[in-house]
Parts: sequence; structure tokens; C-alpha cells
Amino acid sequence: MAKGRIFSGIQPTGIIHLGNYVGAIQQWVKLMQNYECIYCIVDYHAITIEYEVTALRDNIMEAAVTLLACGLDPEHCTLFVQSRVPEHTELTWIFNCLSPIGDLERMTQFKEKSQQHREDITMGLLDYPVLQAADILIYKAGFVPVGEDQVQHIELTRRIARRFNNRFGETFPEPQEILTPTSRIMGTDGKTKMSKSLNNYIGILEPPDVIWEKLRTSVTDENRKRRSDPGNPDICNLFTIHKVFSSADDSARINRECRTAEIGCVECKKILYNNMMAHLQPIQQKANKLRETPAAIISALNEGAERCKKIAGQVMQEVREKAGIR
Ligand code: AQP
Repeated sequence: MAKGRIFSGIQPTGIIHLGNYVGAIQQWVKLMQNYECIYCIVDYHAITIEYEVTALRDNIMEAAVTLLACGLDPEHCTLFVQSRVPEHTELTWIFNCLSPIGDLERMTQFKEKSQQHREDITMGLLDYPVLQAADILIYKAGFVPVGEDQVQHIELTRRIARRFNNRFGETFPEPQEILTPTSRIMGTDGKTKMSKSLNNYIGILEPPDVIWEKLRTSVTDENRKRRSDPGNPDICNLFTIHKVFSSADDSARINRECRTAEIGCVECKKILYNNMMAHLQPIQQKANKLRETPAAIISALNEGAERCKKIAGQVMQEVREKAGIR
């Protein structure tokens, strides 16, 4: 018996990276065992910033390949592409009419993305979290596994659900976020959140030599200027990643030996690389195999969309009736 319904999504904006994997996808896989899980490739979110048409198509397929290779199993979860279920955008409009602009302007992601895309700040970018609220609530999902950066958007989703319920009668649950112990991975620059759209990511399907080069040049504890200086793993992004991929013994040793300068950053990175690749290589092999049968992937996505259309259609009907539409 499932403990409840889960919804989460990922944008097809580029190569899926360690942050997405550790902050969200690893958790998505585990949750399939106990929850009814709906996972979505959110292409309408991906077009809120400038994009290339052909790249978007390729990214949608690559996102599906990556998620399946990471262990999502269409027999035990629903995987689909957002735009195939138009009720997401229909519900967004209703929610727009309940959402003060000030709430949206205060969102940290909007402020950060507006800085990155100064020439191109669209309504879509501002409205991103309302669409996200509709993604979750169109399935009346109770839980949303996300990275720390998305917590503010889940809070907004709860506010939107509350506003709808107060105005039109009890309809939506107030969903809770589910965070992993490592819910924020910084980029290779050590300063900003690892992001697909920034040049600071390590893609989980990138070739081993590329991954090594990115790890080798990643920023660690910047106060450690020389090999003989002791380091501080507490402020080192790579130690955060060690705790995910390295054994408890390796992590404990690195924690100890970094503080006494017995181990240097290059050696530490080599250990991390080996442990990480032992984990990622089977995923990479599975992805290569999946790419050989694109028709099977498209068929899984189509089936997922059909299942979602049924739920979303019913919820939208209830929403229209309560809101006095038709
Ligand atoms: N650096 C991160 N650490 C932990 N979790 C992360 N997530 C993203 N980056 C990190 C989580 O991954 C899930 C999918 O993210 P998304 O594709 O919906 O959008 P995002 O958060 O905007 O991810 P990116 O990589 O930064 O994409 P772009 O650059 O296109 O905006 C979410 O659960 C997110 O929390």
C-alpha cells in the first residue's frame, strides 16, 4: 500500500549533473518502493529562458535516458513529459489569478535567473513557480522530493493551495518537500549552486576523462593555499560529495587527514574520482544501452502521459466546477 502520492520534475535544460542526481534523482529512485511516484520532464519550465529548439528536443530524450539509467522503472513509477498533459498549464492560469505578483518577485530563483538573463526576463520566468505549483497540485501530490533550492517554491505551492481552498472549498493538499541529507551541491567553482545552465557542473553521463578534468580543477577549501596547509572539510564542496560516494571509512580518513595536511587535494580528488566512477559507470553503461532503443523510451513516456492525463483531467474538472468555469 503506497504511503501517498509523490510528484517531482526536472528541466531538460542540459546535461543532468551531480547536484540533480544527489539532491533529487537518487531519492526519486528510493521513493518508488513506498510511494505512488509521478516524475516529470518539465519542458514548459525549460523554455522560460532562451533555448534552442533542436537542443530542447534532444535534451528531453537525454533526460529520459538519464532518469531510466539512474534506476527509474516505468513499472513502478510514472514518467512523462509535462507538455503532453495540457492541464498543467490550464491550472496555472487559475493559480495565476490567485497569486500576488509580489510573492513571485520575492522568489530567490527568479532573482538569480533574472541576474543571469538580464536581457530576457520574461513573464514565464516570473511565473515559473506557479507552473510548478500546478504541476504538483494537478495530481494532488502530498510530497515533493527536491533539492534545497526548491524549498521556497514548495512553500509557495502550499500558499497557493491554501488560497484556492479558502476561496473555492477544500480541494488541494498542502504538499511537503522531502530533502536528501545532501540537498545542495555546489559547482566546480565552489561558489554557486551546481547548475545545468552554468559552466560549473559535472554531468553524470560525461566521459570519465572529462569528469576527472572537472574534478581535478574543482575549487576546494580556498584557505588551503599550499600542500602543507591543513584544510577544512566542513567548507569543502568535494568533501560533501565524498560523503555520498565514498565509504564511511574513506570519508572518515579524509576528514582526519585533510585537517592535519596528511592528504593533499589531488590525492583526495583521485579517491573521490575512483569511488564516484565505480557508482556512475554502471549508470553510463545502462544509458548507452537505452539509447539503442529510443522507441521503447518514447513508448514509456507516452504511457506515462496517458496515465497522468486521466488524473489531471479529473482534477481539472473538479477545479473548473468549483471555480465556476463552464
Ligand atoms: N546543485 C544542486 N544540489 C542539489 N540539488 C539540486 N537540484 C538542482 N541543482 C542542485 C535539484 O535537482 C532537481 C531538478 O532541478 P531542475 O532541473 O528542475 O532545476 P534547477 O534546480 O534549476 O536545476 P539546475 O541544474 O540549476 O538547472 P538550470 O541550470 O536549468 O536552472 C530539483 O529538485 C533541484 O532542487
